[in-house]
Amino acid sequence: MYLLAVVGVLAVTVTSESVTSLRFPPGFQFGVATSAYQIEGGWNASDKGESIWDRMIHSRPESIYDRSNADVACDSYHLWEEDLRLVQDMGVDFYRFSISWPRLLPHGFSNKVSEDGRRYYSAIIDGLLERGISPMVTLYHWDLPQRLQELGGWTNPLIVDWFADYARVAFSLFADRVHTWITINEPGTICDVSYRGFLAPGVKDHEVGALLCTKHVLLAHATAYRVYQKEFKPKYHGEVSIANQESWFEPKTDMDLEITLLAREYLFGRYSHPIFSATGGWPPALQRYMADKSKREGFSRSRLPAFTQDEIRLVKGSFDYYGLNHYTSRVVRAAVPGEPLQYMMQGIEEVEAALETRPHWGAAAASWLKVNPQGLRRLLQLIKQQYGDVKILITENGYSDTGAQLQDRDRVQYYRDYLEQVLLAMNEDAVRVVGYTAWSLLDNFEWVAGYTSRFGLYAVDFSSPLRPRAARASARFYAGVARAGARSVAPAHNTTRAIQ
Ligand code: PNW
Repeated sequence: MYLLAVVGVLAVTVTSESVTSLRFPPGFQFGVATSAYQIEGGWNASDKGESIWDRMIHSRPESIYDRSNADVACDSYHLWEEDLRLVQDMGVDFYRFSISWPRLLPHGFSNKVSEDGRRYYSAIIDGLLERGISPMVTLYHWDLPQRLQELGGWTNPLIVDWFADYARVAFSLFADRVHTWITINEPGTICDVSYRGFLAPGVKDHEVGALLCTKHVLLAHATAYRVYQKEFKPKYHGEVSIANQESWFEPKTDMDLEITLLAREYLFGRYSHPIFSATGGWPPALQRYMADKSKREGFSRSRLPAFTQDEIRLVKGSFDYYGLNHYTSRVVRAAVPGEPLQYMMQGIEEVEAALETRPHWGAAAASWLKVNPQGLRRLLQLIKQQYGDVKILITENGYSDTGAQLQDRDRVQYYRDYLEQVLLAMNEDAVRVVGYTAWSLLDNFEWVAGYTSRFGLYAVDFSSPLRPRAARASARFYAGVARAGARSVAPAHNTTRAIQ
């Protein structure tokens, strides 16, 4: 048993003998992440356009648990330089942030680029580079221009071109300085959670709307990927992919293996198979399931819209790495007929799967976040098994609590335990993980949970107009892991290492 002291107050116990000698290899990249809507504020600053989140919150304030909003959020629209200092203080390699589509293109379309929007993101990128930190940019982290929503949003096939136009503008302005791009953050959340009414735009149509969204989000990603590949890659040699949110799903009993495979394909394979598999297109078992089910329901075609051969080719291989957001695990079993299956909390109605958690898994402030570190290793193994020896970049992983406390023991433990599983996957299973991103740099606007669920390595005091930031113990822990030369989640044998 070894002890790792964190600023003399917090001690993390390392129990597993096997991992104490493991180290992240030189070149492994550590980063921290945020997204525009969750931190920026400045919702109507200068000529910024309205997003679907602005619209939903302002017209239906009761849709946010604490009736808060993100009009100011962390005020990073004004305090971005301070954010960069915090990133620098941690000594990480990269900062993942997102561009707000309606801040850069106030009308949603590429006919007008906001000069203030351009200047804002350009300054962040230059500020990072001056500090020796690589910018990693997400193009779409859920803040769709409201105007495009009124034209059907992600259910309109034309959004594929609108998104590609937006991507081309961002690449033209910033690809000289940004080498790692994420087109779309969590298409599954955008389509499946939003189209069950839980997130903006609050449209409830999982039967058809969510599945149209799935197809268009994949085509939008792939078209943007091809724009970069053709017009920018020859000059800048950067990398582009998508960030999929995937939990670890395991069967409850041997009898539940088939339903687990179907649930995985519905939730995760729908967004990864078309891009990362050797054959492309929808996962075959899901495609059959949806075709049969749609027929039984009297639809004249499958609710899961077909791809043409050209579309399959366009999407297949549209990646330079595998972007993975991971937080939690579930146990899957076949649902009992008539059982309530509230999405993700109780199950997945579309495939009649019930979801459970194990009693010994830890809890977080977010009710969906149950702690099972081994799930990450199993998931990394599964990705390798399904899609081959692909380069995996963990684009999000993190833990939420409720308050402003700085001694966040549980978050430190979460990071320690999940990072240990990354090390084991790399060393024992030869999974090619190339980087890890902590969500999040700061406490921020946690979508419908408002400010009730805090993911920050730095606490933010939202009651003060100055939005002061304060380092948590987890910020120091993560800085210690990330700092060059100390790339281990566990201390060397018999030593106690203080992390400043
Ligand atoms: C992500 N799940 O969403 C988002 O990318 C962030 O914007 C968000 O703040 C963060 O995670 C924390 O919630 C998730 O069901 C949505 O496992 C759903 C899940 C995980 C992450």
